[in-house]
Parts: sequence; C-alpha cells; structure tokens
Amino acid sequence: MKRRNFIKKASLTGVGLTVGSSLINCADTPSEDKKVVAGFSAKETLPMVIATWHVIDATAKAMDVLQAGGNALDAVEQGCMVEEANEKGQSVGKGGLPDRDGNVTLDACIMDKHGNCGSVVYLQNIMHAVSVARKVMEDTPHVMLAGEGAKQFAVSKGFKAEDLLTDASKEAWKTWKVEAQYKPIINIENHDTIGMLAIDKNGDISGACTTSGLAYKMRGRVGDSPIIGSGLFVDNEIGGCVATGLGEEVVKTVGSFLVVELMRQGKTPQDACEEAISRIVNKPNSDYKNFQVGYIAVNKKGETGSYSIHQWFSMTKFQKGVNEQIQSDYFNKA
Ligand code: SD4
Repeated sequence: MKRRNFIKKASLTGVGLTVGSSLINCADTPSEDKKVVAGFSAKETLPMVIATWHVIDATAKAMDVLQAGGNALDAVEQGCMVEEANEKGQSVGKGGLPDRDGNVTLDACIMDKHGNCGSVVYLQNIMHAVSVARKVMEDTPHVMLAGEGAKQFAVSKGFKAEDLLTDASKEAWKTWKVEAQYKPIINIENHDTIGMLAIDKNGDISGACTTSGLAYKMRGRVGDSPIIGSGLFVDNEIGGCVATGLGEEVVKTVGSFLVVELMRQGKTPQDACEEAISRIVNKPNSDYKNFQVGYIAVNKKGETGSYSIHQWFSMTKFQKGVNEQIQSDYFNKA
C-alpha cells in the first residue's frame, strides 16, 4: 500500500516550542482497502462506526461487537484497543513514539450515551489507555486521572505494567535526538491518533480517543485527546465528534464540543466540521499553514462528516456492510 507523509510545522508560542507534525495517511488508495461485508442491509444506516485515519481493522473489530448486539461503548473501546496493541502504529499504545526524554506517555478518554466520561493523561507503562479511561469512568467518582496515580489505579484494576517503548520507536527517538540535537524543532512521523465514534443497534452513541500524543513532545505535555469537549464529545441526543492533529489548536477552540453544538443548532456533520475548522483558520494571525487539525463527526441519524485544514486527512467508516477509508475534504486548497 502506498502511504504518504504529510509534513507540517506548528509554532506554539508561549511555550517557546516549535512542533513539526507529519500526519500519515493512505487516502490515495481507498479502493485497495474497501471491504464489502455480506449480511448487512444496504438500507439500514445503523449500527455504524467511524474513526480517524486509516484503521480498517479497528472499525472491523468495533462492528463485530455491534453486530453481535454489543453496545456502542464496548465497540469503541475494543476498536481502539486494536490500534493500541498494534506495535507498528507509532502514535498509539504500545510502540508509541516517546517524548523528548524517551518516555512513552499516553492520553485517552471515553464517553458514553449518558454523558458519562473517563480520561487518563500522562499514563505510562499501560498499553490499553482507553480501557483505563473506561475504568476511571465506571469505577471512580472522577473524570480524569493523571500520571503515576493513573498508573497505580490501572495496576490495582489488574492491568499489566510493561515497557511500551519498542525497539523501532527507540531507534526512531535516537535518530531524532541526533538530528534535532535538542533544538526546539521536532519532526513527528507516523502520527495518527485514533478517535472513534459508534452507534449501536439501539441508536445509542459512544466515543473514544487514544494517543501517545505528539512525538518527542516536551515532558509532561498533554494534548487534546484526553480532554472531554476537545478531543472527543458525545451527546446521545445529537451526535459525536473526535479530533486529530495539533491538540493545542483543538483545545483553544474546544473543537469537538463545538462541532456537536453546531449539529444541535441544525448543521449537518459535514458543515459542523467545516465551521469548527474555520474557527481555527480565521483567527487573526492564524498560523494554520503550519499545522494540521482534522475532525470527524456523526449525527443521531448516522450521517457523517469529516474535514481538515490540509489535504491527506481521512476517516474510516463501516456502515451498510462497507468498511472503507474515505478521503476528507480540506480547507487549504491554495
Ligand atoms: C495531540 N491530537 O496529542 C494529538 C495528536 C494527534 O494525529 O492527533 N495526532 O495533540
């Protein structure tokens, strides 16, 4: 399969850091990865699942859960777990690229049909961050656990502590250290956070988001992905949204909450995603040419939308028996 690198840089003023982002996708070869699955009705839009980027195995797993009568919450958790366990994906779970000091730190969150949510930030040594986020939601009175406390909680719940830095990611980090020489310019490769939204047979919506964050980030840095309302938001009456790309820009515009609220006001998922991107690019002095943000969204009817600042963002969608990667429309056509 042909894969394309999308290289962008972002200036994070205020922290004196410049972040470069290379967001990969393979949207130029959608037909190779289109899987038509028998046994689905072409008329029924539900159950369905969408996810950021090219994660056809993850959406297939989520659909297995939904087809077996499972709920949307189980579907998004198990779908995201596929990518967390995939060591070749260097942006999520095991094999995620580390921070500039060599620590793999994970961010994840999950949200259910009741508006309950759970989140972990700066989690180390536990592969399935999304499942720890679910435990935070279900087994504690809290929404978010961070760092060592999140890890201790996970271990107390039976999660295995392990080294998440694979040889491949260690080598990549070592190479980065030589080239970057700790100058404040970070080139980030293969970076595809997974955000997933599902609607089950009952029409109920859940979502999840999991990532190792920006590669070679400043130690302690947390992005949008575990922040409810930024990296993910679900309102079971309206729909859901997940974000990918430069998390700082998503947080500043509370992007996923914004998309859901725009759908509440009557916008289609596509129009809502486009409006949320326009809030970023139309800011005075916006530096949008130097960073990427992408949103995907679904409404209660199972209609979907996706939009990004730059080309080469994509969404994987499994609906009506077709599991396929769909190229996203984008803002910067100049
Ligand atoms: C972050 N939004 O940590 C994540 C990174 C990402 O594809 O989505 N990469 O800012």
